[in-house]
Amino acid sequence: MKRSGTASILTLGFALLALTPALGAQWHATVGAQSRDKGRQALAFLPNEIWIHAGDSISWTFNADDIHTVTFLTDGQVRPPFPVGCPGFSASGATFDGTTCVSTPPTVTGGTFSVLFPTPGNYKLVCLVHEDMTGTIHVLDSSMALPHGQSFYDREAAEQARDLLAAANHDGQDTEETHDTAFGHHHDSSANAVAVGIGKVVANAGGHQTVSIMRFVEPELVIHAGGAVEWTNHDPITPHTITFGTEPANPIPPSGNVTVDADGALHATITSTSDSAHSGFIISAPQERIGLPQAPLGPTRFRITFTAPGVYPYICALHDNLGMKGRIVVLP
Ligand SMILES: [Cu+2]
Repeated sequence: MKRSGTASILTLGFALLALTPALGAQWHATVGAQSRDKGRQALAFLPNEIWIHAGDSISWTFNADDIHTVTFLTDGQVRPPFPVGCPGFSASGATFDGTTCVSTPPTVTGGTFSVLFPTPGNYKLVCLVHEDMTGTIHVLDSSMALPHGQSFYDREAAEQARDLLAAANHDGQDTEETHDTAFGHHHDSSANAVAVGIGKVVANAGGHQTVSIMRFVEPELVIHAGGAVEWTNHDPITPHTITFGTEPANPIPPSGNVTVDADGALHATITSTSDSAHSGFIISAPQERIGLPQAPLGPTRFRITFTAPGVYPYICALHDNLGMKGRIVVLP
């Protein structure tokens, strides 16, 4: 019964479409927001909850230099890695009715993606790059009233972006620097420590939004030869790397000269300014979810012992395009 019903609705839909091609409304939303220096990134659909009519389309405009996807998985689909997509990627103008996955490739500022929703239902919107970046699209039958118009969503998008980016900056001012007191918590300030990013996840009825500071909080550190520096990731979701010298093609695993200390921290030794060392992904353990196997601890600390004086620049291989760089000055 359901199938024949769907078929007749589809037939009717096509007939109506042929008669009045511009039937569905076109809605607009944005993906991501960032500070002027790109260091603060709102990993969020803005807004992340929208009510539309069946037959309407939503066009998303990407607004950040950190990569995101607009992805609708099917219920029960195992979440694929972002380079894989659905698998594969959809062209703008795609249709989503809950039965076939739709996804953009990783996209940055200037990209747009439009999706048509022909069938009533409540659909989850995700970014394949950022787990805590989700939204909900409510597709109502055209006989039902919609709670909001486009101007409401424009206002909400602006407010959510402002709140997220302000949350990354304790006093809310648009300074071009970051502080380890962002979000009000102080980090252990033992001498040779670098906080790698800071983040915060917020929830609303539509889903999750995240703000991340894509910076080494202490971008320059001065130590003496023979000393070690420790990097720790303070972001609940975003991975970072600490990369000296040559950037590896695959940023996920550590370089071959990295060992594991007894407390689980990764450790490398650098003996000259021409050495390379790469931490691999430094990331907090994923959240636990009912029905999924317990996730193992992630490596959240990376240490390097420097044996020779010199200046050692390094980057986060994932976010150097956003300005995530630092250097260690090693004195004799
Ligand atoms: Cu990073």
